Amino acid sequence: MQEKLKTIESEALEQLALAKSLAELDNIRVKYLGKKGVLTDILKGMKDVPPEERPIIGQLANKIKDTLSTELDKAIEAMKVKEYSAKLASEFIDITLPGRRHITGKKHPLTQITEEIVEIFKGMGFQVADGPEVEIDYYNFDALNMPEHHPARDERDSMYIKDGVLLRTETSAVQIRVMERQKPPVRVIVPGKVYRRDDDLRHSPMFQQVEGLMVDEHIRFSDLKGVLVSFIQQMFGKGTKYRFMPDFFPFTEPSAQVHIGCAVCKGSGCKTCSNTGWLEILGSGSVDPEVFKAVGYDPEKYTGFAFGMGIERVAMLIYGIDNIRLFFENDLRFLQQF
Ligand code: 2NL
Repeated sequence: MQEKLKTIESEALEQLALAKSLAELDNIRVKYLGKKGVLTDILKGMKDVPPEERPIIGQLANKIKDTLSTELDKAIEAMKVKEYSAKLASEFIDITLPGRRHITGKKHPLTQITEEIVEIFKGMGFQVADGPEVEIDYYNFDALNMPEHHPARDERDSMYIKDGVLLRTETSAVQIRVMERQKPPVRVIVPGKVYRRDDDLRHSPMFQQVEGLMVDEHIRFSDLKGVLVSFIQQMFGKGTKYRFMPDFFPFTEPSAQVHIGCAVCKGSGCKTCSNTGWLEILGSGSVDPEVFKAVGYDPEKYTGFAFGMGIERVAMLIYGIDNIRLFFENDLRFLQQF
């Protein structure tokens, strides 16, 4: 019996020394010390040992159990350290390697231009307003002094949702709503999307506008000129040439279109300016008294001016882009240039 115990001990220690993983060590623990383990079996079978041998065998079995238990604990500790070092070595990260470059997002060029324009007018005391893109024809046409048979009302030019309801063709409708809500003084700027049945290299069925409106007592055409010249200088640079040319809009009288000197050819004539040396960047004028009557302002007491410009058009002129679709295709090769 003693011989058998000694053999078990040396066998167990030998296996311990050969174990290559925590899992193998655990198998050894189960095999020798577990509930159905070899040593446990022997201790259970003590009743079959002659009484005089029992204390010796018992002592020996317990001693071997202690030794194995201690050796197993030591081996497990050592194995844990070994496995952890191996794990660390296999997961080594070389922090001196260069990082992966991430492409950072940017604002769309049209958003950038819109924000620039809006900031300039905010600096001159204008407030930003917005309103619905689906409008009734009263706000889009009637209140803006566009008579019932005005060509812009034609279904071939405007997008109707149903009779009398359409996608707004300019943001002026928002300014009408502002004037209905609020008495003068009014100083608002309205950026927003507008919709027209137009589709070619320079026109898109949806485009964006910024319109402005200023109303108070004693507002004169020279105030319009002062505000717009200041805008031109801030937007396009201090030395930018400009000129005001007569124009016609149903909602302003008198009306003027505003040109700046062509930035592409500096006035000598090129494709962008159709050889004129000038680029039209906005339309403007003194608010027609009929518009004031529609919103309940006394045209004898109040005067004002308004203007509007197409954002895509301004952006195309600034960046020298000849196809409006580039703004809406969202090709990263295009967008990343801004
Ligand atoms: C253009 C020209 C313009 C206005 C818009 C306006 C608004 C009200 C009253 C009077 Cl509520 N006028 N807006 C005036 C003149 C020109 O836009 O070329 N837009 C792209």
